[in-house]
Amino acid sequence: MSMLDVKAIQERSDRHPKPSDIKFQYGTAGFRTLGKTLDSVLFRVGVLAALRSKKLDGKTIGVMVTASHNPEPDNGVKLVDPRGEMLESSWEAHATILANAPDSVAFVAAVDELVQTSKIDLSIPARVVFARDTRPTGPQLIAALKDGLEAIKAEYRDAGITTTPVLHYLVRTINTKGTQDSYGEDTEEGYLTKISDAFKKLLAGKATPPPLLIDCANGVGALMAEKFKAYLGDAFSINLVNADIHTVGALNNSCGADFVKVNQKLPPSITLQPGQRACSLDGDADRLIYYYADEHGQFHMLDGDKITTLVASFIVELVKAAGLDEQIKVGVIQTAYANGSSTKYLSGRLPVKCVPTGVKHLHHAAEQYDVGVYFEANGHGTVTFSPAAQELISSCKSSNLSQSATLTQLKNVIDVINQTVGDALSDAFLVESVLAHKSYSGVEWDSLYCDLPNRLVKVVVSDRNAFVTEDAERRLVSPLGLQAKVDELVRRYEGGRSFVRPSGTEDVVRVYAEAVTRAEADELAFRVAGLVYDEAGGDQSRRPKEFL
Ligand code: NG1
Ligand code: ZN
Repeated sequence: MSMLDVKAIQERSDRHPKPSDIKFQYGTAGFRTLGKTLDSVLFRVGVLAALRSKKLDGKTIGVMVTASHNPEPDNGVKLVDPRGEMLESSWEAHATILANAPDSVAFVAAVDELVQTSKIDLSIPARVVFARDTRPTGPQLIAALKDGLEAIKAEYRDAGITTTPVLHYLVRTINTKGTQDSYGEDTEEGYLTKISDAFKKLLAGKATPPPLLIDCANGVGALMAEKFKAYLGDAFSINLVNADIHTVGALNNSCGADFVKVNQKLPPSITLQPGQRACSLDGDADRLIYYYADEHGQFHMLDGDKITTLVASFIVELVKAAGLDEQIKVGVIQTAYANGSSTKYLSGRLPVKCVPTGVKHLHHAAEQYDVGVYFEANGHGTVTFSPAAQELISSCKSSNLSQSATLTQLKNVIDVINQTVGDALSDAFLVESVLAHKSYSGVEWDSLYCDLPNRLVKVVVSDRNAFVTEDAERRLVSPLGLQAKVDELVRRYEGGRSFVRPSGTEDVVRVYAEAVTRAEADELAFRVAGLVYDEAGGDQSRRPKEFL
């Protein structure tokens, strides 16, 4: 094994001192906090990404600089493994250790320790591709990242300002280039072409859908959506709103997927005509929330659960029509945040599994099926096809014209989807394809099942790690006795359901509740939030007024 250039790393690391008062944590979305505090983290992530690449025989690792739906001053960074998936969990702990080394000497020691314990061969080259979203802190953070990559002499490719799903796509295509698993051309044009071609083929012969209004959250999705316009031509029109990536403070501000999902209302910048549908992306374009106005102009939201239902039902139908339903099993993965009505609707039709929050859990569980459909209620999701299922679909000999057409549709569905990670634009094109095939408007799509009213509340506590869950986060094991109190409250509400879990991305505990009426869902959520606040020893003088 060749040696680490300790001196070079330590010297460069000195230019990126760790703030002494911050403890960083690699959570479900990587490191995420105020952008201006992340300089040392980015430097160290550069070194870490290179080590991960060496560990995986020089495969290309992705680094995305974004804080997604969070406020503009936040930023973050996450690593992407060679197949375009989230960093393997065991390395999350390594990331946290490297990020928290108090100074450059301790950092180099931590790196050395990682090299030894993970048996990393330093003579193997390291390759990294990185990108960032539109946040103002992005350029400085990328400079720190490059410094880390250069310190350890990694080869890198700068993918510029692009969406999270494009970066994941690039990682997968770079690593499969020239192999029989090739996922496409390893460029942004390759991405735009692959997805738009499949979408246009899915729309062929159908009535052209009405133009789609896309709320871009004033983020990087606006750039990508704008590029798609040229590729889609006359086949499909998109109109962009909240596409201002230059005004400071505009990102995710009163717009975007998270705003719509959390507030369950339209961004104030949007007015819908009766019957019109639209969708919102989040700040890095990996989440998608749809909505429409009914004939009275009333707003209705179509969230990740509604997308799951639409997409999974359509794929099941296609698989059946292709005569492959014996060989290809379609499954759905949800988290505890899935609306109870969606779980009920889907469970009667196909296998449904509940896993802990976080894309890595969903994605992993999805890969256990031939076709795995997952969307978090907040609109982050995708569909995975096993290699065997893809092979079967592409090699299956059709016995008649209609079967042949169905097989072609399935192939196009596979290509329109970004299987590496949730991709708001690709997901929107998939949704539009299904709506066009079924001749559904928002109303028909919405009528598959009726959402139970629900409420999500944040509780600020001194130590969220005191909250430990089991059963895919649906029950608390600690603090002792709290779950029994929650159960006791839930019993008082018809159709009530509530659970408490610590957030993996923010320093809060989340409370979710649903019930048959809006008022009851709110009341249950605020009662449980009150319980949590008191249990955690919250200061009574600062107890939020709404907590009951
Ligand atoms: P946390 O903060 O762990 O609840 C949030 C979302 C997740 C997921 C991650 C990553 C909710 C309730 N939670 O996680 O679904 O998207 O962020 O971005 O929406
Ligand atoms: Zn996002």
